[in-house]
Amino acid sequence: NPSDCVSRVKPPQLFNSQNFTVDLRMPGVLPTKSDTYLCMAFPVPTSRDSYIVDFLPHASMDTVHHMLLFGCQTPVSTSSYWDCGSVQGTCEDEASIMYAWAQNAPPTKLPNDVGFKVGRNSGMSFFVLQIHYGDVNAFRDHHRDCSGLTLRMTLKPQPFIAGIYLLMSVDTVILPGKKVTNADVACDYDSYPIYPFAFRTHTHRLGKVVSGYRIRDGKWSLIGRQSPQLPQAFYPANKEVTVRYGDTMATRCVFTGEGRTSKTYIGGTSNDEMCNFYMMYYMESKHAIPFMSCMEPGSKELFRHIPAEANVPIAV
Ligand code: IYT
Ligand code: CU
Ligand code: CU
Repeated sequence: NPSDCVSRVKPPQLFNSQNFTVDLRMPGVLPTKSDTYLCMAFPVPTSRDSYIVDFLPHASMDTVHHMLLFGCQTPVSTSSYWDCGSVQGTCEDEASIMYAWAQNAPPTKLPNDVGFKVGRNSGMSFFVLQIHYGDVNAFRDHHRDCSGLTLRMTLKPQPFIAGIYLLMSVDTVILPGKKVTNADVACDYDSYPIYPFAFRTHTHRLGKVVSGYRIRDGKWSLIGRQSPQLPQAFYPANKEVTVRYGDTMATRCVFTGEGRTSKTYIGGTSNDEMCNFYMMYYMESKHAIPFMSCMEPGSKELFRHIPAEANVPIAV
């Protein structure tokens, strides 16, 4: 019954003068084919600066393959939900990812005293929830789905803000049949200190392993390494590795062109590829840079020194 589902969507709940929760739920949807991506936008309920301090997922394991939460200024739509399966159908402007839930992976918690800063003044007026519905057979009984997330939020300024550093390749070409192609990305880091605590890797079918490093004085330190064929959640990062002015950030994605009969390029469809390393960090609030990215191809000379582990596929 669709109304069951809708009635579970609560308006923002106020607990005291500072703390509240926001429910982000699908409005009782019934996907009709497998691998449907649905998105829904929700206005941030206050214009004041506020902080997300915790995420509580509500997802049916048998239907939801993954859920992503983005923040942005201009969602593709603001009325009900829409199909966001094709190329980047979430926001008109730049979307920044804040949370990922994936089947069989433990969701990452924000550390104490850390929050994602949102609110109309922080350039983050909307939440966009994306849900990938995998196997549609679970909908044969025509039940409606209202999976989603509850955000625990506060108006209380947090000592640290959370942010995302995205390293991505924009120019990789994978030749058909070629056993190994590396996508290397690197940038000098020239901002205030950041403390990585989680990372997420993303490729499509051809990705074998994605690794992210900090390079300091020529020494490579691993921040995180994962198979993009495992659930694409945020996994705990190596907490000893912090990043400061003068360091270099570097990522390698290892692809195989085996099984392809034509060149594979970076792009939005499942026949294309992507090479992404997302690093979630916290930073002192007074600096508050919530999003950084790196799209520069790494030099051959620099990547001569990458640790051998970066080339070792992870069995799935
Ligand atoms: C070309 C590419 O690699 N796209 C990635 C990274 C990306 C994410 C966001 C690029 C932009 C963004 O605003 I957020 I411009 C990409 O689309 N990655 C997908 C999701 O769309 C987030 C992924 O699952 O990581
Ligand atoms: Cu998925
Ligand atoms: Cu992709």
